Amino acid sequence: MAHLLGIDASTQSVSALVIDTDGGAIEREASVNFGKRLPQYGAPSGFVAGARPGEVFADPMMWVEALEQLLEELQAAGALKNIAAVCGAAQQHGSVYLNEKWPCALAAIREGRAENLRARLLPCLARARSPIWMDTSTAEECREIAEALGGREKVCALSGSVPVERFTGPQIRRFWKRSPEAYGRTTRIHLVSSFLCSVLCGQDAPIDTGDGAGMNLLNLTTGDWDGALLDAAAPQLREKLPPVVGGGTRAGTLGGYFVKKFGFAPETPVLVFTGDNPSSLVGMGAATPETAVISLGTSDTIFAAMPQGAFDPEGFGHAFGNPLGGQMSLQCFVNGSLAREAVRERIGYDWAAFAQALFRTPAGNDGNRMLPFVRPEISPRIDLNRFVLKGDAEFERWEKPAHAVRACVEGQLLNMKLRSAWMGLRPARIRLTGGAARDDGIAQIVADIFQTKVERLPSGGSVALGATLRAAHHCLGVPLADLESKFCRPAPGSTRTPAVPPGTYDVPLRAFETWIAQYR
Ligand code: XUL
Repeated sequence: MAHLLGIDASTQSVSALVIDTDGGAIEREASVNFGKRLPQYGAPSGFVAGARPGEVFADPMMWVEALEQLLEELQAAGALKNIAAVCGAAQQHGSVYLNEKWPCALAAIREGRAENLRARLLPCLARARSPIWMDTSTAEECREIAEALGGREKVCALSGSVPVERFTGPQIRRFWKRSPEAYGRTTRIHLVSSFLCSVLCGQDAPIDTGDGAGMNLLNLTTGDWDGALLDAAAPQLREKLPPVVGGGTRAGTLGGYFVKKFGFAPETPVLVFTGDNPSSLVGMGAATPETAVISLGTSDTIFAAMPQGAFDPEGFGHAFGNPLGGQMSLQCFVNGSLAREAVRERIGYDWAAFAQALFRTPAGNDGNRMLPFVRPEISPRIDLNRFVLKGDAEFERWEKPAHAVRACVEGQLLNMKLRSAWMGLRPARIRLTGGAARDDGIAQIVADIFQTKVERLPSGGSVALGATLRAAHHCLGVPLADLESKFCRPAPGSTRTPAVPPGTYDVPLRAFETWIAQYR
C-alpha cells in the first residue's frame, strides 16, 4: 500500500493531505491555522505589517512550528504509517535569510541529533522575519533592476515577469541596501518552499523552476540563475542561492529527526517542493491549456499551462515554470478572500447569507459596481485601501447588502477576466479551487463572466494534492494519467454552465475598465 504525504504551506495555515494511490483515495486531510494555533506570533492571518509602507512579513519559525504540529496531528491519527514519499509547496516569493549556523543545524536534523527544531533553527536566522508575497515596498528596487538591465521589458524577456515588488530579487535588493551587514552575514537565501523542504531533509534543498521563476532572478529559457539578473539584484548573490532544478528532481530523503520523532521509514524520498500555484496546477489536473484554473484563496489567481513565450504587455502577469515541464501563465490578485471577508463583515452577514445573496441578485447587479480593493492591488497596480462603490444612492451608502456581495464578487471576476486577456486562454473548462470555490453562486458567476463550463474537484486542497501527485509520479513512477483519472475528476453535481447569453457582461467589462483606469 503506497501512501504519499503532500504539504501546503500557505499564507494562513500549513495543511497536508495523505493519499493512497492504489485505492485512489484521500486518506487524511489536516491543517494548522497560524492565527488559531500559534497566537503567540501575533499574526492572526499569517502575516504582520512592517513599520514602513508596503512592508509585510511573517516569522519563519511560525511556519516550522506549524509544520511540526501538523505532523504531530497526522501521527496521532495514524496517518504517517506507510508514507512512501513526501513533497510539498508553499506561498510563493517569500524569502528566508540564514547565517553560517544553518549547515550545522541541518546536519543535526539529518543525523537525528536535534532535540528541538525551533531551538536549533532560530539562531540560524540572519533576518528575523521574512518578507512575503503581500509586500509592495520595493518599487524603487524594481526601477533600479529595470534600469540595470535596460528596461522592464528586458527583465520580462529574461525572467518571465517585469520587476515585481513582491518578487524575491527586488526584496533581496532592498534587504542588501537597508541592512548591508545582515546581508553580509547571510550565507543562504531560501524561498519558503525550499526552506521547509531543507528542514524536512536536513540538507540544503534546491529551488524548482516553478517557484524559482517568481524571483526575477531565473532565466526562464535556460532554467538556471541569470548572471545579469543576479548582479542587478545584489552582490555575491549566486553563492547565497541554492541550485535550481526541474520539478521532477528529488531534494533528498527525510532527515533523521523526522524519522525518529514521527516514525517515517528511513530514506523516505522527498521530491523538490514548488510554489503553491504551480502545485495547484498539477493537483487540478490542468496539465494542458484546455483546463484553466481559478484559485480563490487569500490571493485569487488564474493560471494555465502555456506554450513558451507569452508575456503580459501590461507587466502584471507572469510566466512561471510548470512542474510538469514547460511553462505556465499566472495572474495574481492580492484582494481575494480578505476583500470578500471585509465586505461580509461590513454588512454583518455570515457566509451562508453571503452565498445566498448571489442568488438574490441578477447578473450585472442592476448596474451597481465595486472596486473591491481593501489593500494595495497588484493586478493592476493600484494603491487603494478602501472599497469604492458606484451605483444607485442606496447601494453607495451600503444599504443594499446583497448587491454589495455581488458587486464585490463581480468586480473581482471582471477584473480577473480583463487582466488575464494576455494569456489568450480558450479553455474547454475552468476548474475552481480555494476556500470560496465551494460557493455555488461564485462558481456560477465565473461560468457567466468567462462563458465557460466550471468544474470543482472533491478535495479543496489542490496545492497539497498536487504535491502528493508529483511525489507519486516522480518517486514511485505512477503514470500521471492514472493519477489524474483517480484524483482529478470533478465532484458529482459540481459543474456549472453559463446561465446568461454570451455578451451579457460586455458592457460591465467595458465600464469596469474605464473606471479602474482612473485609479492607476
Ligand atoms: C503568486 C502569489 C500568491 C502567493 C500566495 O504570484 O503571489 O498567489 O503564491 O498564495
